[in-house]
Amino acid sequence: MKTEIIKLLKAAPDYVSGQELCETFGVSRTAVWKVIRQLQEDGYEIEAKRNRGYRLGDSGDVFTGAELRSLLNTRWVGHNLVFLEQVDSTNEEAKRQAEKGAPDGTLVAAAEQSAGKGRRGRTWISEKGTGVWMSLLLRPDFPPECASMLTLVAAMAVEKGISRVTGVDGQIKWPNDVVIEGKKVCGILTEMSTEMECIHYVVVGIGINVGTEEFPEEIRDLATSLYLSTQKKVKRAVLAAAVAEAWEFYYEQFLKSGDLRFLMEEYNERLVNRGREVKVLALDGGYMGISQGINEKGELLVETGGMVRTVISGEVSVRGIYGYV
Ligand code: BT5
Repeated sequence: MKTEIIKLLKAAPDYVSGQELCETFGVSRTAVWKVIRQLQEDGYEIEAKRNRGYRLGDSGDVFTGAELRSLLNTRWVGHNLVFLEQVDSTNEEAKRQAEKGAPDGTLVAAAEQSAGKGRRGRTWISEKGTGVWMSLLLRPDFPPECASMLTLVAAMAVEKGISRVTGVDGQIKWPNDVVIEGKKVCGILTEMSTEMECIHYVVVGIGINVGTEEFPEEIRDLATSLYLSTQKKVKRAVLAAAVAEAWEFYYEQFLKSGDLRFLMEEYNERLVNRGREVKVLALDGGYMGISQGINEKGELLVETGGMVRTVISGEVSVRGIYGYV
């Protein structure tokens, strides 16, 4: 009922009478009043006027399950939504949900993570109220070797979501960052559980810095937020919904094609690595080269010493970005 009341108040040009709400939901005035009170506690500005009813003012940056639900315009992604005020990591919660049988397309989002994770045991700083911390739980039929491509699909969806909401185009730093003006605004962490040669489930975790005004010393030079880079106050729920919608759009195409052919051109246009000098950290010591973009499998092509090498995963730094000069 909370989501429905929000939707109704948002759609109404003026006051909505208490009576109308009671009749629509078949509940008492007290029940309606209780929901309104909860919404006000969540941060909505709702004006209550005697004999006229309720009117929604500008609600600022309310990030709750009900708000996200009221904005999600997807066919299946996020229809099972788990929203938490605080969690260790949305990826960990998505895995716990998966083990309990949560369906394909489950979306886990939180206002704060106490143990946000990056790749290889690194930490993802996710302070309360500053970003979109969310994870998608997927149960695809494709083989495990295809899962790494999902990180690229997610990066594309994030870039699309950001540009739709802010009007600012970001860039993608292969394989898992979205950057604005050379600084990291989003990181993606894809994890999976396999059984024999089959995927049991995949979790795609997305962290986007939205309203952060100042980062801790250790990442100040490499990180940015949408607020710092675009001077816009973005609503987290609006952004999360836009990213989920873009994800559904690209992921469905990926399921049909089984590779990234459909996305390659669009992706490469946004690739910050492209045509630039990169340093590939490989097990055999690493090498420098010029990045040419991705192929249909999502591998990065790097021209070095007269030949083209494919980088499957891992660490590639780009000259001029994040302090590599
Ligand atoms: C990533 O790892 O970039 C993946 C981050 C994924 C975060 C999401 S949030 C929702 C979901 N739940 C989780 O627990 N995780 C996912 P990596 O490429 O390893 O980059 C990590 C490095 O980025 C750190 O070592 C820092 O240098 C830097 N970093 C940490 N927090 C950051 C932040 N908020 N913004 C930008 N950079 C950050």
